[in-house]
Amino acid sequence: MKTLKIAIQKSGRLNEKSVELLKNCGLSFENYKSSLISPVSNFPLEILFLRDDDIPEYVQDGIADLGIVGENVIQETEVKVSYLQRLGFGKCSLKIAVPNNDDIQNLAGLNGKSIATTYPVILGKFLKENGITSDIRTISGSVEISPGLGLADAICDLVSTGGTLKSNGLKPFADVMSSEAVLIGRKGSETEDLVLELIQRIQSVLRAKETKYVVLNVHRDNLAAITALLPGVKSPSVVPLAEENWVAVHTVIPERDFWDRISQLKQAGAQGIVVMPIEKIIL
Ligand code: PRT
Ligand code: ZN
Repeated sequence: MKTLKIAIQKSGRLNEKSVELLKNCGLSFENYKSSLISPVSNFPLEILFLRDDDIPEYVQDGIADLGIVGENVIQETEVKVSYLQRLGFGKCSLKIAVPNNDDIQNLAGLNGKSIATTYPVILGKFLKENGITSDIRTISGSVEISPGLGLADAICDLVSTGGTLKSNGLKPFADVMSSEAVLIGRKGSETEDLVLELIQRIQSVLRAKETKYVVLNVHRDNLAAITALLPGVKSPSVVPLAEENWVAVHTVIPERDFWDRISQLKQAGAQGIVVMPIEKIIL
């Protein structure tokens, strides 16, 4: 039987969440910091631990069947791979930033200016699309210090909290792209049985993360009002309680409007509300 290979980041911002996702999919493997490859004992899969920059090419060239990497890295390396699933972590945006005292008004203000970045390909395309001619200075790291050192007028770098820009006296000026970790596959691999099985497992973990399992008690008189608030996976389960005319309602609630929903339920007569995390949702 074929063994799949999935490439994930060896260490860095995406490593922990990638390992956690695969473990939550029920995959059993050792995560030794020293090893470059780790076999999964209960699924025909090997995990390759790599620098994130190498992952898109490894997948494109078929050395790995799948990979988990930031969209920013995929776009910068310009590889041909299939996007199989957005993963919801490693979120950030690639932004152009200028010194706080720069009174630049619009993109045209970047004409003739120098911009330091580790993303020359993405930045180059963005400037071209907007008809701007700037001098792109490609550097390999610590981009945020270049304006202070007089190396560039502006920078183009990843931002998540914005703290790094702030502490270097810079302000975000334009959004170039937003990014998150994605599952990628070799072109055509998305139809293979093992790949499909893994995608389904990943989707069931992601769905579970977006929802909470809720159990609440309600008097039968209020049951219709409560069920109207609860679409559930299909419809809520209603279980009679020992106390006459009282029932327990079991359902799932989307995380994003969780608190609104809970207060609506309380107003509609829900009592003893218990909320639990969900491990997987298999449709
Ligand atoms: O060693 P390896 O080459 O594998 O890792 P790396 O050092 O190249 O990448 P790493 O681990 O820093 O980031 C991996 C991926 O995480 C990136 O490719 C992005 O897809 C994603 N990601 C999410 C980020 C950030 N958020 C982020 N904030 N990558 C980098 N940053 C950096 C940014 O470059 C800047 O220096 O964090 C700083 C800004 O952060 P804030 O919070 O101060 O705005
Ligand atoms: Zn890297």
